[in-house]
Amino acid sequence: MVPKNHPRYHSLYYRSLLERGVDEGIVVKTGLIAHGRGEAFDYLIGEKTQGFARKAIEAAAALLLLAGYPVVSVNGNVAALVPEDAIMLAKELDTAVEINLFYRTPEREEAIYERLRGIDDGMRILGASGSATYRIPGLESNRGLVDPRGIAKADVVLVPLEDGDRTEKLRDIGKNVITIDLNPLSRSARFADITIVDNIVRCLPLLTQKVKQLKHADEEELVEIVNNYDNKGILKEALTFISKRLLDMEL
Ligand code: PTJ
Repeated sequence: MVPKNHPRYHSLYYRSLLERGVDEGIVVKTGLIAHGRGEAFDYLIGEKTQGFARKAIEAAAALLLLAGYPVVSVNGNVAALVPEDAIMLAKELDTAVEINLFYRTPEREEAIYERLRGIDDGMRILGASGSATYRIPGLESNRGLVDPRGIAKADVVLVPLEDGDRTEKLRDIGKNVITIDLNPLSRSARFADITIVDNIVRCLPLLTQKVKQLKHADEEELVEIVNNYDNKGILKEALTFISKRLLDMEL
């Protein structure tokens, strides 16, 4: 039991969720390594949601609201860290979540399905029970398998916590991709239409809040937000912020 006044309480708490996720068959061991990489970048951005992330959150909310059919992709780490928040976002968008796994096994599909179902038994959860049968062209890994009723049909996909080639391949088939990744240098971060460089535990609730707030905006305003957004510029801002913070750091 970690005391709440421990200076690294939050970090230790989220690690414990992942540890439990491994025990429950939701998270793979390499998910712990992925989390460690995220933590390192979180240190570099000051463990706070910075301005570059807030701008991306606004653009992401606008794009999700403009979508005909947005889908929220969930991997093992997302299911362990923020299952409630992923469901809340999907509910706010009146859409589905889809389980998409790099290390896909029927047991993990089932464990994640049960975790999500336990939070909201009315939620539309795709990608389980062998339903991920459509292969994204050119993507050989298991991540390339998606549900024909979900990501395969979606026009906007939220792809959090992955450094790989799915974002690129999804864009090749005409999808808009939003990613959440603390590493502004990852492949997903660089290939997405919108990259939220922030910890998913902080930014997912902010994204849902923004969706709620912009829900009543007119289409023109949403289009303007998306059109004014520049992802390369945002990634540059994140990298500049990190570099400056390191140079200015007093020890
Ligand atoms: O559950 P599976 O089978 O799909 O496997 C999941 C992992 C996470 C192992 C896999 O999808 C993966 O791609 O791991 P990577 O390649 O290390 O990518 C994870 C990315 O997420 C890295 O760029 C990390 O910086 C970032 N990341 C990790 N934790 C967080 C994060 N970004 C935001 N918030 C976090 N909490």
